[in-house]
Amino acid sequence: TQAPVNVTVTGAAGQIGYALLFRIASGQLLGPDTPVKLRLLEIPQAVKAAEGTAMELDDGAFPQLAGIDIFDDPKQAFSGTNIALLVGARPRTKGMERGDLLEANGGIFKPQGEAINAGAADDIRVLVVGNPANTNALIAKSHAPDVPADRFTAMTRLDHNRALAQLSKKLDVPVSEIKRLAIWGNHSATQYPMITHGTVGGKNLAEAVNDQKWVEETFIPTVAKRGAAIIEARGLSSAASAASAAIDHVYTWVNGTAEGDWTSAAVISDGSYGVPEGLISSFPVTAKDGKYEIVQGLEIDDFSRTRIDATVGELAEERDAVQKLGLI
Ligand code: NAX
Repeated sequence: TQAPVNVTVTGAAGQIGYALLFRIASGQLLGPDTPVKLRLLEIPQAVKAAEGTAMELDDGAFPQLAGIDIFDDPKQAFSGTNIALLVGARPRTKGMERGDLLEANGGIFKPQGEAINAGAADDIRVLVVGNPANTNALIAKSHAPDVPADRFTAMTRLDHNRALAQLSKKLDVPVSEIKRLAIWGNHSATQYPMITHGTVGGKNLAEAVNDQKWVEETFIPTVAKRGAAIIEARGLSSAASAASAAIDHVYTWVNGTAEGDWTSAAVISDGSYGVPEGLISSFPVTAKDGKYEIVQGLEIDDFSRTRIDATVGELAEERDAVQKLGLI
């Protein structure tokens, strides 16, 4: 029998944690035959709530759930971990400036990066979900110099899935027919969902849509502002869809993309497409042999260039801000 894979989840008592942990325990993160050991990290005040979730996980009687441990210390939580899902973060509260937000998150992601560097397993893979996700991933990566930089990623798969859903409705086709979409840049309102190289049922997606006005005035803003629309409707931010996207991100990372298709993930830039090297930016990516790789050689039209430059510019500003604060 296979040794269990250690999966650390931070923010385990939060709303994404609540949706995510049951999906992991049921075998959807790595596949139905892989046993999983959960390591939950919370702040001391939320440990009790995490214990409640752990009781419910026990009560799910999941065959592949090999154990649950709860910690309030990152060093312990990341010890021996193979997959780390960094969900817990400091949200922006009313009147908070961006600098304060970045600084508060630096206080979370710096020690977590250090703990990953010190004690995680050699095959550690990190997905940052907690916002500002790209820059939080950059902070964590900067404090884990012994871990290969490509093991730090941030989540734009929810944006990717949101884009799929909008296109599926617009064209009245199943999501499974739509391939080669790409989210570029930051997981923020500046992100650029690109359909130029997409396909639907084997034909070019942009040609099938054939409505640039809809793309610019409806599709892009709907995808980029979907989080706000969910809050408006639900009174709470997206949780189950975010958890589902996190499952998709890791499952694809480990098991690969289908031949001829790609997906979106924020990964460390190697300078491709003029995105400054070292930024954690979303790209079209394929996954093979447990590695995400940036899709190369795509032609970027003028409209896409302007959008990509804007969202990447925002990432560069965030990087400069955390550099100034001494967080990277
Ligand atoms: P909640 O506020 O429900 O839960 C966050 C949890 O994190 C809390 O239980 C809190 O105690 C815990 N936490 C705080 N600091 C911690 C630390 N240092 N170590 C461990 N745990 C800590 O938020 P939730 O709705 O679950 O969202 C979590 C994060 O995901 C937020 O930052 C949110 O902005 C972000 N999102 C990111 C998305 C993405 O696509 N990348 C989409 C969904 C979501 O908005």
